[in-house]
Amino acid sequence: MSEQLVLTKIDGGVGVLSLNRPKVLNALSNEVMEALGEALLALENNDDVGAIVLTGNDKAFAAGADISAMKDWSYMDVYKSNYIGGPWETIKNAIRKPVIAAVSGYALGGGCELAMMCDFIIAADNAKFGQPEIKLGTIPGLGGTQRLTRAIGKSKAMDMVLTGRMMDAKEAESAGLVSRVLPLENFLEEVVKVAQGIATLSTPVVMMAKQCVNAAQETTLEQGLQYERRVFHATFAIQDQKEGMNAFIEKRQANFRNM
Ligand code: CO8
Repeated sequence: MSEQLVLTKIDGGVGVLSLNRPKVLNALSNEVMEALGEALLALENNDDVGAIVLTGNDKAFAAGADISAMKDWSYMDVYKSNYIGGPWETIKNAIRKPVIAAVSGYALGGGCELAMMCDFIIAADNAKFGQPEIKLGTIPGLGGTQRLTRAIGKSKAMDMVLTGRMMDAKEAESAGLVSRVLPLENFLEEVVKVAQGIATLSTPVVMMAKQCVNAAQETTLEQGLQYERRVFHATFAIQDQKEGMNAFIEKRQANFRNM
């Protein structure tokens, strides 16, 4: 039986997905991306899951798209097959639960782009990020020139994309690409704890908050503020808002029931 390309584990309300091609540093093939899409959608539809963590292994989150699979493709091969990137914006938009990228080791090319598709990135202190496609005679094709620029600004994104250099975890944190850096020791456990904290909150409200932050990337400030206000109003139609505020007043732990 062939090995599973993406492993799923459910741990205290958190779906943990691990890319599983360690021999090639989790290089992303069509098959990996298809398996990942299916696994993500399964967690999205699982009521026992309130948050998702996507990870690799200590050496690599993912060292990019699979170069050996790509090297001989023609323009028409890439265009017609929608090679790895095609359905991804759709899948990303279908996942309304929060997805945290837990990056240890290399997150390069498509690996860095996949991490940036997640809602936020927590890095281990050995993480290395980069868009080295320029060194292969191509450019990022899964959002690297767009999401990296929005995350770290034009000057630094140009530096990364035009030189193909890597950025360590510390630089990635100070540039705003990652939200925090944790020691490699017990790294995944610590990220899962962060996700479990989110999973204990009201999942519908968490999804609304995620949607609002994402709207900030797509709209003008005025439209984004309007959108946020409407969604804020909508939280008052949710029982979990009553529970959260009553629990505060009664000095007890809130028991959110996702309704
Ligand atoms: N694809 C295929 N195989 C890979 C990849 C990759 N991206 N990265 C590593 N491997 C393989 C190596 O070939 C090697 O295999 P083998 O043992 O059979 O020789 C194995 O993984 C281990 O790698 P190394 O021996 O090279 O390990 P090192 O520790 O010496 O180096 C590095 C680690 C620095 C990460 C190095 O492997 C490297 O530079 N890898 C390539 C990184 C890269 O260029 N990534 C970008 C790829 S292009 C891309 O991602 C474009 C995405 C856009 C998609 C858009 C679609 C529409």
